[in-house]
Amino acid sequence: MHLTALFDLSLIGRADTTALEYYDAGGTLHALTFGQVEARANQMAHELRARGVAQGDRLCVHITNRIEFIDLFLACTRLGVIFVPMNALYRERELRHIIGDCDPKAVVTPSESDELYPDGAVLWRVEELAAAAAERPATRLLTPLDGDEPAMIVYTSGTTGAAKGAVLSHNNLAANGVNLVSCWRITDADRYLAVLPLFHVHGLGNGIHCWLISGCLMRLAERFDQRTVASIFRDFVPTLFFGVPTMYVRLLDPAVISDLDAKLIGASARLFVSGSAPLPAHVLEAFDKRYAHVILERYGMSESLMISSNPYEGERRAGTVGVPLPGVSVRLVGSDDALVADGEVGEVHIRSPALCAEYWRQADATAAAFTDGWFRTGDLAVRSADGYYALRGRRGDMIISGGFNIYPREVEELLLEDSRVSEAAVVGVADSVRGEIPIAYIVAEDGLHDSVLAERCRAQMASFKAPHAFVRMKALPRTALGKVQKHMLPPWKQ
Ligand code: MLC
Repeated sequence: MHLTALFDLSLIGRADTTALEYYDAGGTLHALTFGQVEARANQMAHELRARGVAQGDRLCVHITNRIEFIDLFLACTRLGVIFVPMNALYRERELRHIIGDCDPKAVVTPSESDELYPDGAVLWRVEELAAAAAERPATRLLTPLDGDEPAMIVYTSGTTGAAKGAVLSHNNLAANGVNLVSCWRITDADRYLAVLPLFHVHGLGNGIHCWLISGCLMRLAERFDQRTVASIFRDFVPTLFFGVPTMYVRLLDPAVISDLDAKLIGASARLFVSGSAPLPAHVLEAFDKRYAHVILERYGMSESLMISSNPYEGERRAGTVGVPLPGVSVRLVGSDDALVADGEVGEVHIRSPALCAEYWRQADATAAAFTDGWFRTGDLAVRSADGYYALRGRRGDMIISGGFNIYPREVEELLLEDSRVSEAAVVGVADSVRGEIPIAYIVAEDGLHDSVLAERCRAQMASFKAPHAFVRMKALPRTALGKVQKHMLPPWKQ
């Protein structure tokens, strides 16, 4: 199915209804009807076509949450252009990798500096692009396509090596959006507060798709900012909120949300959903006490969008990610690829209509990720006798911090580029707010100060990947074959 046909339920079907509230660069709030969202998308589609962007081309978008992100996503969808969102926090190393891998027609950038982008990349400033689009006709441009055509490439650090591009089709995104709107009872009466970054599938694959399929009212914030989140909740009075556990931890903090505000927010809200990282049972319990809402935890990943969810009606079981969504098949297998019994830990394998068919131009990685039609998630889980799944860590050593994925090898390689560092191992340690934080164990010359390494990490990579501490070692524990034994590293003392 063409995603635009699904979005037309609102863009056409509710053209005169208020669709979206968003802040401009100066912080002023604006509102648009679905018809106005549709018109902006058409103007942007005309502008992209005038710039030679055609079906199958990739367009990289490296901006934070703003109205132009939606214009560009909708314009690409209707032209059959492959939308490639890039984490706004990514720095030169990550951007060079993604742009080199997907070979885009152009990169849409904020009006900041160029040096972040590799030589030869065609850069379009988002302000200039938006101004040009505003001069274009608002008549519909639509490229007919089959639903299995790619709509998006989402780069994910996954469990092995550098980030790979999960290719999500129109059908993948449609199946996921329709599932969530029906299973979570989202309707046009909802008021969805969008604070998640749109450059990840949680904010884009779930948030934007649920908004357009249901026709609810969405308020788009640039990000979840603990200093302003109370005023936005008070002003917008959302019924629906998608967040990562770190956001829920922040919402428990009386310095962020007062007791009175918490009561009011809880009284007007219908549903709080959590995902992208495990939600600690104590956070779910504390949130219920404070907001009188049991957070609905679900499980997904960039490659497959949503896999399982706690029920909307029925027990939302703390510490679990519920049961498979409609159409999704899950099995748990042991290291010998044999099915494990209920109560035993196994690797999560899935089949799903929302599952990507491949990693972009990575035939080997794609083949390695699938086994007789099942996708190997790299996540470990256990299934209860009544069918609830609980996650039990990951096969790889990926770290999830504040809902952002960090692949330790990427950070270790950066640290080892400094000749004064001879060994490096990065691990995730528990953190009450972010779930996990990266800590680096290094063998390095005494003269090399930690701050030099920290600064280098933040200059070259997204800030959330920078190790929060460096532990100096004489040598790293290794097996006889020389592989670092991360589980033998001494525990980090804050
Ligand atoms: C945080 N920062 C952002 C940002 N979020 N910058 C731009 N856009 C955003 N969305 C920056 C801040 O400026 C700051 O930068 C640093 O991150 C830490 O910010 P903070 O104020 O300390 O925020 P904090 O309270 O720690 O909360 C961080 C957070 C953020 C929860 C707001 O981690 C976040 O938005 N996480 C969501 C990640 C996400 O969407 N994951 C979904 C992946 S898809 P500096 O430079 O000062 O450090 C997936 C599949 C699935 O996993 O199943 O969903």
